[in-house]
Amino acid sequence: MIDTPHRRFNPLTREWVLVSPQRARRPWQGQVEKTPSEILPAYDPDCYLCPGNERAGGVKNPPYTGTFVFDNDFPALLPDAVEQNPASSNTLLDAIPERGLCRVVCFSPRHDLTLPELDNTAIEKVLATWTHESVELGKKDFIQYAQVFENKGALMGCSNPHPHSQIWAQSQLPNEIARELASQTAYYQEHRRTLLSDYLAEEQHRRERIVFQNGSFTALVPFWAIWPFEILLVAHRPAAYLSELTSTEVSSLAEVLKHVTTRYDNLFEISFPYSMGFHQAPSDGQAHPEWVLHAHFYPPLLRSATVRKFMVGYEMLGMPQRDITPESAAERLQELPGLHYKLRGSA
Ligand code: H2U
Ligand code: ZN
Repeated sequence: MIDTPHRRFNPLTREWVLVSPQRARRPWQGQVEKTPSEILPAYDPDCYLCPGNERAGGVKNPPYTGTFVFDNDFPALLPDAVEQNPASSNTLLDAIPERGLCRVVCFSPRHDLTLPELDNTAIEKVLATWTHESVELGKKDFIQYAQVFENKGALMGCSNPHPHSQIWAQSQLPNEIARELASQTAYYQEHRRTLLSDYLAEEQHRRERIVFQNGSFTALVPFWAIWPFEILLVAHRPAAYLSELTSTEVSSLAEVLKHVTTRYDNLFEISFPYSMGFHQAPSDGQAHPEWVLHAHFYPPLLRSATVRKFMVGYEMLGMPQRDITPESAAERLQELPGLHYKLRGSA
């Protein structure tokens, strides 16, 4: 791999990232600072997501025992049709209505567990819930896309440690999806093969950036990663939706999710913050032979529990840039145990 400054192309978003390997050939330079995560109770009477508790809007949660879904009390999108304003006479001041629904998905009644601390069966239940909600939201005539995502950790703006994720479903494609749809469609039209399957075959051949894989899914640090320990999780066959997965594939996906998130926690021995989400094909009633189901993990940490990467200065004004190479990040994540860890300050 080139060890002088170079650009790498992201074929999904068609954007470039600047890589400066000479600034940090090794990801580790010095002590890893540990800040043990807070010890949490299994039930917190003040938590708005715990079973039986009252939420901010006054609604009481049921005494749920598995996953629990509710409509976000402070949704970013509203389902009601609004009257279209007359078209603006100035195209530089363009605005169009957006309709949608926002849901919150709790992973577990336990306030003190995170995704990697759930067993595979419980992770499969989370997957089943995401799948069911995506399908139901996607069936609504005004919904084109259902975005499943998790913000984990205060560093990512997560408001509550109770394990939960969100789904925002909306009437038009979000920017990232529109970009990924355009590039996957163009690639499929040209080659009659799916972009991500071809990319995955190349990664499996080179074996430089793979973190973990099983029979149905591979987790790797993409060639074009922007965040230091970014991971792309790719389905081995071109399924476009979570709902297309067989029960064997769902178990494989649960296993990969557990491995990825456990390795993350083991990296700096803290509950590792990230934003993650699934990219399924649009719920537009069309066939999507170009689309390969995948998930992105975007973690902000760089060198320790307290040293994060900032997307500032050059990144805001120029383009994304990274120092440690995706290859060294993948190597580091590969070496870590994927099933056991020390956490929350326990010995
Ligand atoms: P985050 O922690 O990822 O921000 O998600 C929490 C969501 O939960 C957030 O979108 C919603 C917030 O609007 N919420 C409720 O719907 N009800 C509440 O009582 C508090 C928070
Ligand atoms: Zn709670």
